[in-house]
Amino acid sequence: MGSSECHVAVLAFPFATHAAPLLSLVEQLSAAFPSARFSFFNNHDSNSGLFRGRNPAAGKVKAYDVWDGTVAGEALVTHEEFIMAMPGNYVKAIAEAEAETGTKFGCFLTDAFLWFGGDLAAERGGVPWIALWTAGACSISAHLYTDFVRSLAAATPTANGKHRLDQKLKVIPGMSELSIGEMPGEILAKDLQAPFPGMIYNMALKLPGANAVVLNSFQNLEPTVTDDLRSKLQKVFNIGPMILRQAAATPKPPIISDDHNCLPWLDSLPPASPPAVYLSFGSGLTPPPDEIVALAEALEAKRAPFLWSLKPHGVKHLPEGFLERTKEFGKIVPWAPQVQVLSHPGVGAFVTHCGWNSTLEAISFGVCLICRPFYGDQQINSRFVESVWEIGVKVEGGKFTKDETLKALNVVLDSDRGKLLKENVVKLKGEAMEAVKPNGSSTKDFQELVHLLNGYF
Ligand code: U2F
Repeated sequence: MGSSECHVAVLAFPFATHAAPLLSLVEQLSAAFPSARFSFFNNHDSNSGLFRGRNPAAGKVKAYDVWDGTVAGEALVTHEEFIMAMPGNYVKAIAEAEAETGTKFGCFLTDAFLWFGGDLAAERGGVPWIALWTAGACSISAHLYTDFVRSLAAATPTANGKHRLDQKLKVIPGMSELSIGEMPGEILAKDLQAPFPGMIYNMALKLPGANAVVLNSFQNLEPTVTDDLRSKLQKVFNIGPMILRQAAATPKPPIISDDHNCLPWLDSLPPASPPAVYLSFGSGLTPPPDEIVALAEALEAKRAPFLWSLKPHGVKHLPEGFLERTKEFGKIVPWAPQVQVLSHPGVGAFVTHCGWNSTLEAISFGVCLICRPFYGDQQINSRFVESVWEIGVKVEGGKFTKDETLKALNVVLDSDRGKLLKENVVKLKGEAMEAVKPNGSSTKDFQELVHLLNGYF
């Protein structure tokens, strides 16, 4: 496909699990357009991690570092520094890459956060701008309704002057279970011009100008929300779960790095053992010390096998003697091969912050969730898990306490409700697998994306 060689500028957002799914999309597009070249603009740290020991898309991707927003030699402290350097840092790196190759970019593929992708595309004669939203349809939809949600919150003050955050968003298609208070903090931010909320708000304003928005989700997971999105954006391509689509497309399974022997440990659990609990809070989060203690106490009381991905700075808050007392049934590692862990038949529950990738991975492998959302889209994802898909529970009270965590573990692992949640998640897993089959909705959406790009490449 693609008669002439197209040079695509790929603009990644370097934090959390943003750049990896974008690189995965690049690899999928490269397979469809073997003559296309991709320049991957990202910060130095993220590029080093992503490209270390790898040659994505058989050498068709070249990584370019963009300026971090810091004084030379200083480490980046906050995302804000990086955001404040945008878009100038990308613009400079792009101009240098164009000067190096002597050609202008013929397409912009960006993380949706990078709202200026459309402006850069317009400056090059209206080449396409394709944006990847790395989370669910439910959260991007929420952002597109920012002005509405803010006006609703402002119009309903309570007696003490505070906004009524428990009001449900009944009029937004597919969002009737969500309350205003569960919206991402950026939507309700006092100052929409502050760096992070400003970036997200600009994104909501600019995305309708994108030629296409690509989602790592699948049609049957969020049908009403997605249909509404399709009415607001030029094109929506729902091409996930990417991990399942990639697995379906790659006959050779990837090499799994399991430095801490999580998989042999799961294999070694006796066949009669109760299902194991897997705990992880994504790429960067560690629960606060009191919640680590509460989690540990609940796990010790439950005595189900557990595998906990916890960074060393979290381990130091575990109760004294906990590791020794639980060594027969528990394992703590700084990083686990999560996809393989969740696909292990011995795992019965996933305690999570409900980042989108974690949520989708749990669905893809049919594991029920126990949700403790922290920020961003995580509240929305958790609400969908508990009340829309009914595949897990939120921890009551919004944070881990020993009693509420134990209660959630008992519901998921040992109750009739738990059985129903399991049935529901297995059904959704089936739908996810259907979506990535040759005639499935995600496969078709990916083919349509390729068809759209074929007109430009
Ligand atoms: C941000 O999400 P996070 O990166 O914090 O969390 P996830 O979206 O759940 O992604 C975590 C990924 O890291 C992997 C795991 C996921 O693919 O399989 N992982 C692992 O392999 N081993 C471990 O021990 C721990 C994690 C943000 F915080 C979220 O709110 C957003 O939804 C998300 C996407 O935009 O980005």
